[in-house]
Amino acid sequence: MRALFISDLHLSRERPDTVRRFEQFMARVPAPGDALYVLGDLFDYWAGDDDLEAPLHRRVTDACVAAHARGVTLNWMVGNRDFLAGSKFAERCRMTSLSDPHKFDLFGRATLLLHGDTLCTGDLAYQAFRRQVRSPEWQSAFLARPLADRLDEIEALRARSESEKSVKPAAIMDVEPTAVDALFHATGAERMIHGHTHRPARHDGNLGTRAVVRWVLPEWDQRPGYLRVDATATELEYLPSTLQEI
Ligand code: LP5
Ligand code: MN
Repeated sequence: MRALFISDLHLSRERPDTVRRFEQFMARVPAPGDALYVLGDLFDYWAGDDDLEAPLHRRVTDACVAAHARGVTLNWMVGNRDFLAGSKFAERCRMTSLSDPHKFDLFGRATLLLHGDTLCTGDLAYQAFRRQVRSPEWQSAFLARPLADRLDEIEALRARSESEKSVKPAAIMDVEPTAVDALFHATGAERMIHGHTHRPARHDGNLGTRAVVRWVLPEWDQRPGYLRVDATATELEYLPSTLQEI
């Protein structure tokens, strides 16, 4: 059994090559008995589970169902772009939903999985926005609106986000080191795996006498790839040389 980790595929109609790559990945890479973990932003945006029948969404769910039928275990958490994907989506894809963060024992090492946006604590505008849209009240009001309205609103938000990002200092869009240390402390994890920042790397560190490692997964438009951990090699080597190209 191997554990495979991917995130930030940002699948959308505008990125047909990435959608094809995802289908190839799902058909060829995870073997029966493997566990796949999707750590958020599988989609560029998700307007609600009533949009499950869109052609792109059917392709993605079909690829997941086929992998599951071959004996691959599918685990998934939402990201900042597809946090409105809910239980209907998960059931359709045969995915088990994970909370963010999710702590578990991975081949003898306490491992923490998260999307990564919660570590960007210096991005105050984003964190305020996040608090608002993650509240159950906001979500039920938003999901009660017609699908076409929601898609229009999301389009406007994407444009605003891109324009704000273009003037935000790069440092605040990366993780805040003190937030990383605090989470390692609070959870007792030895290994952290996340995406979101699009800065793939392996970061080794020490907290007191404890060695810790933080893996950052790539964004698929820039560098399609996955992180693999198995029972014999419980840690991969430096990420850029070992990320498997698809
Ligand atoms: O994803 P990425 O890396 O490009 O950017 C994020 C932050 N941006 C976002 C927005 C998404 O990218 C686009 C929307 C996805 C669909 C969501 C669907 C449901 C919500 C619909 C709401 C209408 O998450 C970006 C961070 C960046 O990561 C790095 O961490 O900087 O944050 C922003 O740019 C957010 C702005 O700073 C603040 C935006 C405030 C908008 C308030 C008006 C919205 C009104 C409706 C909500 C109440
Ligand atoms: Mn993200």
